[in-house]
Amino acid sequence: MTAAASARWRVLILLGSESDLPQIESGVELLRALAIPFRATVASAHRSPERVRQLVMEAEQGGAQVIIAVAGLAAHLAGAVAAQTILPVIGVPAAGSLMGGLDALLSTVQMPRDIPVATVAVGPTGGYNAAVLAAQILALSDKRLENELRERRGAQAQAVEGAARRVEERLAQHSPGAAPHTSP
Ligand code: C2R
Repeated sequence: MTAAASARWRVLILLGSESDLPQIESGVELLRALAIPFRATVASAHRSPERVRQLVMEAEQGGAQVIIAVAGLAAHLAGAVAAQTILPVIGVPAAGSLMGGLDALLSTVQMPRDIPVATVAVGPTGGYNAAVLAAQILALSDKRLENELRERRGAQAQAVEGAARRVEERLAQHSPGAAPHTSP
């Protein structure tokens, strides 16, 4: 793909391996739901460093605004990407290896000064939050997206209110003497 063609997408997602796909699937769904154009592909700093370099260059030249890198084990991908660009880089440590992904978490988060990687939670929760964070970065200059994210926050708060009511009612039934807490 040429740099010009890459201008269609605003987020580049790099997976260190095809086996990392489950880590980012929910994040990809969110980007779709928010109508954020993205490109997702596989590239490894260890196994295909030249491909990583090429993709980062295309992202920069094509106007992408955020790069998400997903990797497990000795997860150097996000750091290697961050070394080549001043675009914000979000690192998703893949779950499932040493101590559930602690190896990937530390490899991703412990970047030296001046080359940050915004590291999210290990595994699919991190993959989802990477998409949320990317959307929030894009929303700084995109009113439609900003409004959409604010609406989602409102819906989440309402869902918590509903959950609080259900839990309070259920627990009040189990202990008839206790007066249910009433929300303000
Ligand atoms: P395979 O399943 O392909 O053997 O990969 C991948 O992200 C994956 O989680 C096993 C794990 O190796 C990781 N990997 C990295 C990098 N490239 C692949 N951490 C990298 O460049 O950092």
